[in-house]
Amino acid sequence: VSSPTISSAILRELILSSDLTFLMEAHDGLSAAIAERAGFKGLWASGLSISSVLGYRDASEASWTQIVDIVERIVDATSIPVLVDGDSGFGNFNNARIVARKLEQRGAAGLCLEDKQFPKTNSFVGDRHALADIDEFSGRLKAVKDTTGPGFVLVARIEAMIAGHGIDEAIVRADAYAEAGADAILIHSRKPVADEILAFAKEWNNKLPVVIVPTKYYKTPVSAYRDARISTVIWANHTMRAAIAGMRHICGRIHAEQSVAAIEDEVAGLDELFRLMAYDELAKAEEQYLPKQ
Ligand code: SPV
Ligand code: MG
Repeated sequence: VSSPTISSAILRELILSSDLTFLMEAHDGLSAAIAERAGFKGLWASGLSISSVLGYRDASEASWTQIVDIVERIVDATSIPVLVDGDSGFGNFNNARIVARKLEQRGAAGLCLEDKQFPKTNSFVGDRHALADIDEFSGRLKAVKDTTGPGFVLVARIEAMIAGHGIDEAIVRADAYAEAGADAILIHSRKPVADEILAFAKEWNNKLPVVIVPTKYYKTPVSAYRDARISTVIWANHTMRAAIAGMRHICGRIHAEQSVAAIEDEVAGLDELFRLMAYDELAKAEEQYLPKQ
């Protein structure tokens, strides 16, 4: 756990550096701790994943206070910066700046806002993706910039191609959001190939760093992103989806076998859990602070 100012500075450095950065999805303290131990230098607090583990759809069903509380657990469980998926900002400029300020207070390093209307729908669901008006969304970005500290990272996410528009619309929006004070542009695509992302990157020419989410175009090798001078790749939902596969498998086995004997070696040991959550620190603190028996 570092101070918000330090973690924002680290996230800014990761996004601005010429090396390709990878942010790993987290949706709670445990998934965050696992991602940090795997070696990731930064986290993406995914709206899809957080909604899913709460039993909500990624359609602005979870409240902004629920997201803020989960982000606090992610921040407390790790020492690496957290970029928060703030969806479309939970309303207009005013809702967006309230959420941003609260996230900053709870230790988030940055916020990503997407240029859709509230309520939003996950970019891979259906065809109803109502884009926000460019000026109105720019106001949301400006309000967040004016409300948060100078280091807090603001990523503007463009949903133009998700809504069926082409590169031109995406570039017009990127220019407006850069003008409004965004620190980076997240360009999203639902195509199974990276063509439109790479075309955008070429045309945009790094006026601000480019962040991408290769969930659908997962087959593209990351060398293509390095060649395109993309700044940051977000692996946006893979621990949540791994948990689904793991839980489905183990529940099925236990139900069928009416026993946990055969699956013991397939699940994480309690020792691993206790290590992840630093139970040894608690034991030491007990030695130090509890009365001697
Ligand atoms: C998320 O992880 O919630 C995202 C990325 O916003 S996506 O689901 O690809 O839209
Ligand atoms: Mg999201």
